[in-house]
Amino acid sequence: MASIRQQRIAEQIHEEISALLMRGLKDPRIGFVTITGVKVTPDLSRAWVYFSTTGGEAVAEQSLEGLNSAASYVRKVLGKLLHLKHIPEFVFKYDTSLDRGDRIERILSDVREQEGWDDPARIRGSADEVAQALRKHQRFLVTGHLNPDGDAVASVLGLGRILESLDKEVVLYNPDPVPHNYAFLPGADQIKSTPGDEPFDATVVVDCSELSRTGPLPAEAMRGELIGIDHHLTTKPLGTVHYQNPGASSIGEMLYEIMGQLGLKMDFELAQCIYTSILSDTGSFRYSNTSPAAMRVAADALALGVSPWDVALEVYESQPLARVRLLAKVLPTLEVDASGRYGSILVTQEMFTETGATKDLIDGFINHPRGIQGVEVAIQFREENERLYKVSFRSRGRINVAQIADKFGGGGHANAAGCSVTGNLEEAKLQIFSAVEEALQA
Ligand SMILES: [Mn+2]
Repeated sequence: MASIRQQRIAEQIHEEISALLMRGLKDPRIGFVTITGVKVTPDLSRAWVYFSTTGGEAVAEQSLEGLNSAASYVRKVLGKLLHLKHIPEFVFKYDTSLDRGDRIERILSDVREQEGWDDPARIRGSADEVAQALRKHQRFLVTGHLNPDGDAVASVLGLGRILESLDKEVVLYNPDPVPHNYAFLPGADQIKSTPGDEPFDATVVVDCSELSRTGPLPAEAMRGELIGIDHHLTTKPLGTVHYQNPGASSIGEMLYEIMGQLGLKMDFELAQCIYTSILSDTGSFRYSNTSPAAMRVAADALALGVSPWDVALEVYESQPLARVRLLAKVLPTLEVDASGRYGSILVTQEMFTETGATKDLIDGFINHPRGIQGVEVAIQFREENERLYKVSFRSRGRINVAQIADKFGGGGHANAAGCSVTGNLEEAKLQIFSAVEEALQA
């Protein structure tokens, strides 16, 4: 649900852009355009401006180009008129609801094109609802997904600190250990491997697209109200309170928004957690989820004294020797298909035994095949046993690998997804490679 402030700003933008168009924008590509609606993201960083036009598809396409190239000019003019601290980025969209003929196709191609991640229509619940639920209860269990990544560790710790500052009782829980490179985070040694037997008033699950991704939770009677905070695309509501924002870079960014609703400010420790959560999920501010909003939250963390180099030293520059030895065994397994468009690596149980490395140490290996010029999809096979392989996918951007993983019962993001396949290595490769080839041809 859009807040009143969001709606009011959307209305103002609607009015002002309409007025601007009446006066005329100079671009000859812009036809007779009517603004049909405006949607603004909750952090006001972006606004979608829907328009219709007379003259059919070709005119609409041309107008769209003209409008989008005028977007920064429009932003400047509106900046002066609207008296806002941050003027949203404008993205113009052809409103096909007036054009029934190709409406469905349009919607589908829009979803494909944008991955849907930054569409405000995909936001469920709100930071405010979570804030109210956090205020209401006293004793909390906080958990993220198994095999926790930087976001899952840092956001569980961050939420723990937020709750403690509200004088709540908190148990942080994950049966899997904290990866070595996130052990520096404040409170990392306080994450318990079991939830204990005392009942909770509420259980908060972060960064999980499904409840099955967490470790075993207390029985329903013991866990209290279930609260979900997630930023995946494929999430089904998993609690009575469920805030899902696929436009958020990370749970850390969502916690920052929730803190705003609670009237709390970050301290240094919390800033460390939130910065690390964003750093980790944006691949060090490289992936397409590195939004203006993510950067603003990170900037706030720096202002509180977080040192990007100190964090990078811990997260990226403190590799155990076993990890580098394992990588030395994995890289010779690199295969790239004849067309050069997909590549794979293999990690076997034997390699773990030989190097003494643990499975959490392979995080990031798959970026080696993805980093090859021309490769669009990178694949990593990790042997669980002789008949079971865990498969990870990374896309350079054009191919939606969540759709490939979905065919095998897995899921994830458009650019990073995973699944399992049964069969020996040859059979596993055959199945996965043919699905990838199919996706590349589509
Ligand atoms: Mn995440």
